[in-house]
Amino acid sequence: MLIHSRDKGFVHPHASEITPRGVYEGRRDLLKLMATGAAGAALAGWAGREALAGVTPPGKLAALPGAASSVPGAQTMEKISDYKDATSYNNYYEFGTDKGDPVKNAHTLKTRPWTVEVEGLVKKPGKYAIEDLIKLSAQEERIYRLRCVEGWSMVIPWVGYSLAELIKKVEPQGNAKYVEFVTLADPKTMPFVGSRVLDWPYAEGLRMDEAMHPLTLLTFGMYGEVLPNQNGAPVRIVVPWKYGFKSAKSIVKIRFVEKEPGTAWNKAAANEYGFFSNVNPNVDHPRWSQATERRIGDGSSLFAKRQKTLMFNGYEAQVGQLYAGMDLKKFY
Ligand SMILES: Nc1nc2c(c(=O)[nH]1)N[C@H]1C(S)=C(S)[C@@H](COP(=O)(O)O)O[C@H]1N2
Ligand SMILES: [Mo]
Repeated sequence: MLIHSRDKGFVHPHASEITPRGVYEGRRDLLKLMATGAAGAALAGWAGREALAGVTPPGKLAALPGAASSVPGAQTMEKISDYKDATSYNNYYEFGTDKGDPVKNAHTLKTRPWTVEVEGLVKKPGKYAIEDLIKLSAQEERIYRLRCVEGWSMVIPWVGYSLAELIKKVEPQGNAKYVEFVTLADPKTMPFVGSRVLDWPYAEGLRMDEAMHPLTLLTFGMYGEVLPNQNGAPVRIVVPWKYGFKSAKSIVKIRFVEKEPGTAWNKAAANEYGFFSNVNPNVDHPRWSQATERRIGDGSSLFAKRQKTLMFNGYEAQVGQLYAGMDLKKFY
């Protein structure tokens, strides 16, 4: 992958402390409580009030609240990344290859009308208007680490529901072994789709058991609002135990197939990006180590302290079993 190129944090409360409408709602409530001096014990566990500002979205996008998820692994005590970092330091090559390009350029993305086609080896194929897809299951908030293959990471509160909910509805046939995600490639609205950096459309894929895993999130929002364009509006996938590039943005087709599908980065450089792309500190990228990561927001990029990268991005307890017996150096 081409290599181009802060935490005012708080400690995230336990899931049980979060109001059903989600963390920032909870945080807003807490701010109100603090203003009235009534927060009392509710403040225990929160590192500081200044911190709360960083994770509140500016409120320009439509609200999309999600109930705090009870799926194992969907909550964390780690500091949530600043909204500003999560929405201005992006990889979305259709809008440029610099981290600052998507936020500048993605305003041209037209997210309505939007249809997602479910096709291939399923008993109930169909076209879903985005409005219907959003309503297909209850929205949950999942706080996931996102680890980019480039060596940085963030902690983001996503809103969506398990992809498994959709998969169950469309009833895959017995020979459906993989799910392929095809994303929008519209040269009229995406300035870099004409470039030769990648083979467009950007596509990704998962093995069926990975796609069915409850942590795999069909994602419509973040920080309690619909996805900003630069983060993959109106619908993307988030697969928290894999490198960020598996989490395809602005999906238009979900295809059930028998053979392992080609993926954008694998086609671009097969020796560097395998199909699985599980976060693995023990398997170096051919050009750099994957043992550590820089948490965006933790100080200057030049002297930033790095933290150890965890196996499966810290989701080993939940997903390790999917890869039992596999040689992870071979299937990287
Ligand atoms: N369509 C599309 N999806 C994409 C990408 C892309 O260039 N195009 N970049 C990927 C990479 S490399 C990462 S790290 C994540 C970044 O997601 P974020 O900007 O929401 O943090 O999106 C992934 N999904
Ligand atoms: Mo990435």
